[in-house]
Amino acid sequence: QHNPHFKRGRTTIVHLFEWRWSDIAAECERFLAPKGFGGVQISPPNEHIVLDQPWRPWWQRYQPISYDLCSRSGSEEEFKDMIIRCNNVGVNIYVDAVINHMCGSGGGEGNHSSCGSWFSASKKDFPSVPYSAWDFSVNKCRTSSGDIENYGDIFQVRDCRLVSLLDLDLEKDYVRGKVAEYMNKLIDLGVAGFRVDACKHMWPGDLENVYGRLQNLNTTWFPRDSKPFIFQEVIDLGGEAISYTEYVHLGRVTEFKYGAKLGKVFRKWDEEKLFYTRTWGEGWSFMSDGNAVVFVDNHDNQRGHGAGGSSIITFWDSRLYKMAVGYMLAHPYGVTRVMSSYSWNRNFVNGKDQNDWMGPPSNTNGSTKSVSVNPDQTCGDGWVCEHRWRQITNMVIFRNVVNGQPQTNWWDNQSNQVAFGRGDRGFIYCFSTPSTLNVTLNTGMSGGTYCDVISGQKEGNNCTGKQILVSDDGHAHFKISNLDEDPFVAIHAESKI
Ligand code: QV4
Ligand code: CA
Repeated sequence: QHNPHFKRGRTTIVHLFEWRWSDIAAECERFLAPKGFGGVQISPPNEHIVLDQPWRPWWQRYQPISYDLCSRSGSEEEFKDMIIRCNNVGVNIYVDAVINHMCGSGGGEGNHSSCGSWFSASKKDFPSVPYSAWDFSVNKCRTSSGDIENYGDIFQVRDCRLVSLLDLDLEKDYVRGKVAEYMNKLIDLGVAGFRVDACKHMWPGDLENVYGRLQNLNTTWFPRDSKPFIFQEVIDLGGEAISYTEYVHLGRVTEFKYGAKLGKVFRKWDEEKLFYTRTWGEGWSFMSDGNAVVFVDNHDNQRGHGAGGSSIITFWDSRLYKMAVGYMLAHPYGVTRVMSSYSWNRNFVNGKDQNDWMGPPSNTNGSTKSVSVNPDQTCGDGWVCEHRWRQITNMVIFRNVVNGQPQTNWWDNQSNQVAFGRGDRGFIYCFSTPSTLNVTLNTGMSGGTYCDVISGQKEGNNCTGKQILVSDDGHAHFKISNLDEDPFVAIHAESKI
């Protein structure tokens, strides 16, 4: 379950947060497959609550009403079509599975749900699953509010309600069966695996039971006996009662230290310096390489939810962001995930964004807008599409080209300039300090002229960016200024001209 089942030597997942299924299908065909993306993490596809106060927040999708497949992203038909079209071009689909809970306890009663199913939060009645009051862990929770009040108490964290969300009792065979039935339906349709939401709030033993019920992947697109890829959301920045180590035997786990630390390094906070990343990975007390899913930011911490705090770098700091994502994609550690966001109207009052709830670009009736693509390949209508930024797309390709190669030829200036290679397949040089670099380094690559894939790219036999001349003994001269659009350079075997 640790294997993402990437096809054709691909390596990277993109989270198309809040995208419609029809847009994802088109994106697989027109962009993700040709650029070598391995898979897409999609927003939860199941039926969710629909809220007016605030108006259609993005987080309504983390409040399930049933496991029917109609959501803000589209209908079941559109969902099926997306899976087929993405699989047909070798791009995997990973579902965000919300299985710890249903909607909030204050969710009311009625048909305000994405497929129109009736439910009652107060009676804990969800007939479209069906779940009834017996299926929730109310009697196990010992706090007076019924909510998690103290993250130091592992029983509360697992058995009480996360921000009032009605907590499912996954110890029950019936609940385990319903959750597994939902996930198996998705496997049948052709998904490659799951991002499992809120795993810290579920007992590892319960998860083990649910995962044990899952079928192998659909053999129309995957080899026989392939188990679904599982990556579990557990926020562990160290020093908490619940540790990621309780989950790594079940599947991969999100490494939240990665983005928090990388943010500090590139922002130069806490006296961090880029050259300290010589031991990046396990050397920074991250989980072992084979267990980690890594990312610079996610849909929570890019807007102050979840964990990581203010050091997290997002598209709002675009220059820094490209460097951080570029570094991540060049470095061998972990399975990499790239964020693709929408923009919203941020409004900070006393350091808190009043609009952190705002949903995706929408029409007046609340339906999500389609993603439009501009002639220069960037997106419009409020969709940011970081994955289409040249520097990021080209580093996704870089990661595929160097896949399997060790980190080699490390160089640093004892401060904020570093460079390293990936065998003889690729080399990156980057700095995070206002300065100019003028240095000759051993790239480990074969002699020739390479096109820098950050300032441009190879197009036919031409290079639209800087050219890097590698001598026959592998050395190359790098001259970069902080005034350049991006203070980093990357070359790889397929950018040779
Ligand atoms: C509020 C109060 C409660 C109160 C309740 C009364 O906070 O104390 O009892 O009203 O009704 C939303 C609101 C939240 C509200 C809750 C229930 O933001 O204020 O409770 O709904 O109505 C997302 C959002 C949450 C949102 C949730 C459900 O981030 O704000 O809650 O969706 O809509 C921890 C966890 C980690 C989690 C992270 C955010 O360990 O697992 O917090 N991350 C995942 C997802 C995340 C999602 C959830 C889990 C829940 O990545 O996006 O939360 O599925 O660190
Ligand atoms: Ca729970």
